[in-house]
Amino acid sequence: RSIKQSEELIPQGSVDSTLHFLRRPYDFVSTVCSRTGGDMFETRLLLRRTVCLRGEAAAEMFYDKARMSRDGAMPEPVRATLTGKGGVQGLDGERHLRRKEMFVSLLTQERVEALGEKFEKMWLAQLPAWTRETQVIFYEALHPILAEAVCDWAGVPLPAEERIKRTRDLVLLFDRAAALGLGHFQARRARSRSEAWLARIIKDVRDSRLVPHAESALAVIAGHRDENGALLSPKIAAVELLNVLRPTVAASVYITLLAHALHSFPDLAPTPASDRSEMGYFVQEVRRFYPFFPAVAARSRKDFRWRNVRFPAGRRFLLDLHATNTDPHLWNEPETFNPERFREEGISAFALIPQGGGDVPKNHRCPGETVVLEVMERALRMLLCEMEYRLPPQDLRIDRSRMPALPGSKIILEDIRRSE
Ligand code: MYR
Repeated sequence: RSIKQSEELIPQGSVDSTLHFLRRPYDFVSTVCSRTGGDMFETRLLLRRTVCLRGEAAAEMFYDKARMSRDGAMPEPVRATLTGKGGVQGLDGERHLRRKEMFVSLLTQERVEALGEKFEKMWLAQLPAWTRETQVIFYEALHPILAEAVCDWAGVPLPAEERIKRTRDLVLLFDRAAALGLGHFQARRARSRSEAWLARIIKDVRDSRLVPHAESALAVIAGHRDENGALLSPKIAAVELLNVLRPTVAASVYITLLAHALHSFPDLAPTPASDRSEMGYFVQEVRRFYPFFPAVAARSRKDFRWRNVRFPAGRRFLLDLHATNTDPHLWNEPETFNPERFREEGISAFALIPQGGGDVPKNHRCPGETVVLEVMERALRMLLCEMEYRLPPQDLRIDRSRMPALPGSKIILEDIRRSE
């Protein structure tokens, strides 16, 4: 079935836009929208008819659970690497609410701060080694810090001899998921290895061979019961445990971009004397301004009409997160880095959506947003107050053809010293 009236109301993209999307994943939707002046259009991605959306109103429609389903909506290559299959991202209705409750229960303010403290401690423990290096590639140096901090926090044992390989696999899951060719297959293999590793650990907990702290992610996920009172299978429990470990390590992308922003916009950067809210505005502007997670997908569960367009059941929808964070109808001078914009209150839950929009407990917004804010704010304080460093000449251009986008040199630091 076709989208009735779509010929008049939704400008059509090219026959299949997969290559255009992959070439400029963070710009594809906004470029077409700017050209047509709208905030939605239909094209084909991986041969499937897909309605691409950006903006606050479109996001609100996208997060209407009566209209949209998540089951199988993300393309298979993303589910086979980044998110895994059978996890919270692809659930609907009661099952989703129950599973989401589990994540929310793990991430109380107290527990998020505890993770932040572990991250900071690991960073400070690593600092003396950095001062002895000629150069440190910041993005890569963050991975073991975040991986060890989150495994420790989550109750997941990480013996010294496994640290390098487990960290490498956690990174492959988000850093190579969207790579073409070999990189993508490395990410698929990393998922199989990581799920097997964590499924074994879940079984160890259930057989009492391992007794994690009652509040830890490992204990909560291993003991979680679904809406029918059943435990999750070890494989699904492993997928959900990875949904805690992987995105925390992926915060390395944002922390790298934070260092990029400090260097690129020194006049707008907070100082060691800045108060917490000013540090917070800077962090939020990094999350708004830089591209990170490109888009989320859903499928219409029934026919419906929106903005006088009739959409059939089963159509795929893609909400562009970065295009919404930089939508010119929503943000004043969206391409200007300006932390001051966050001084104003009242930014809606559908306007700043780097980790998805809407409500955390009731909808599909990422429950780990508070973790990302916590580690970014701590990283900002570390970079401003605890260490001195220099950026030598390097490639600081953000590679927007890469997912996740990063500066070419991944931020090289030199002459690192502990602040006096
Ligand atoms: C996470 O681990 O969940 C956050 C890390 C996100 C990295 C994003 C890069 C790859 C995403 C590909 C998605 C394509 C959507 C159409």
